[in-house]
Amino acid sequence: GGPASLSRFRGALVAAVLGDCVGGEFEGAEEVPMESVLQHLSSLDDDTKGNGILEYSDDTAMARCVVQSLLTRAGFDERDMARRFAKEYSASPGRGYGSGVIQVLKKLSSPQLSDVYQPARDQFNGRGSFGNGGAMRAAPFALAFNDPADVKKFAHRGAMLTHSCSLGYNGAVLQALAVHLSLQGALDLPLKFISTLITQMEDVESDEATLNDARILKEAEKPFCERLHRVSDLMHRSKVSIEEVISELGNGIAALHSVPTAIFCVLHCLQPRECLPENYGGLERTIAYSLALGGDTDTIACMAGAIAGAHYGIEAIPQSWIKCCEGAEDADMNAERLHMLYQQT
Ligand code: 8NA
Ligand code: MG
Ligand code: MG
Repeated sequence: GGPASLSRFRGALVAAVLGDCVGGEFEGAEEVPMESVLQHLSSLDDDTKGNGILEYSDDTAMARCVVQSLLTRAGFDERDMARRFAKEYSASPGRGYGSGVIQVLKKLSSPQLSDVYQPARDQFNGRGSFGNGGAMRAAPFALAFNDPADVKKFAHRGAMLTHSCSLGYNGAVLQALAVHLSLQGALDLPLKFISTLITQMEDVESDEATLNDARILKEAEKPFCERLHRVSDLMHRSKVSIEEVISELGNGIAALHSVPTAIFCVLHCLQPRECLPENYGGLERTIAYSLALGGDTDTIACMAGAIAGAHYGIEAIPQSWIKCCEGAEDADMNAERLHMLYQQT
């Protein structure tokens, strides 16, 4: 489809759910042989196995809250979104939430709470979380707002409800921007795509809070920009091993060690790769490659899925995969509603 087509919206939201559901199998694994990934994925094609439904985790649970809130309020309403996060957690606490964020979600359910951003600010002795929990649910902001300034502003505020450290919320801004650009067809020119992201993040990371957090945590002056430069360097290399990707970019639960990684997965899989089956299209390659990195596989595949889905569109996603994943059909319906909201905002 053309820029911002319905197919791209559906692809983004559905592939994010798939990445989460399919990636759950390997979450936390240190090493994941590609053979195991391909076996897991091919079992989804096989109806006779009757392997039942793959459940989604915190990534999709929270993204669904973001979507419902944006749709119901026809825009961003922090109190409504916070209430939905809290309600979702208390209804279904066993979705694999990070151990820190659970404290925030419990406090957000208190009716006495006057500032919905306060519980997140109190995390980790007042430093805030730098986990990827804000970024894993950031894609819907790119599907609700067409102006990139709004995408940045609301992805930031939405992440701040749980992640008040700049290394957390800037990861959400980066993820939302990547989905935004992909929806516009920007992945047709991969080098321009990465240089545009770097330019945008130069601006995002130039504020005092970011520079201060980076100093305290002993990171580069502009941590996400530095990582995006590494992504760009890896893109220019003719051969890159999984080990090099992990050591250069990471595969962990920090936003800094997972959002640039997800972006790299998408870029690397734009072309066929030796380690991946020839009959795989780009979307399938992206999901498989994300899982083979190990670590926080559900979240990296979820984020890479959203960016790749916005590029390839819904037609690129195997029906058999959609049928296996809890919440995939819901995501498809919600993508249509977001597409309408996008045209109004
Ligand atoms: P979070 O805010 O609880 O952060 C995740 C973890 O990162 C925390 O529990 C801490 O260990 C660490 N952390 C974050 N900020 C700081 C800080 N300022 N100082 C010291 N340590 C810090 O949760 P989240 O919503 O960001 O979730 C991140 C990931 O964890 C998600 O991918 C989610 O799926 C989850 N998770 C991952 C695994 C795994 O094995 N990879 C297992 C269960 C849950
Ligand atoms: Mg998860
Ligand atoms: Mg995870």
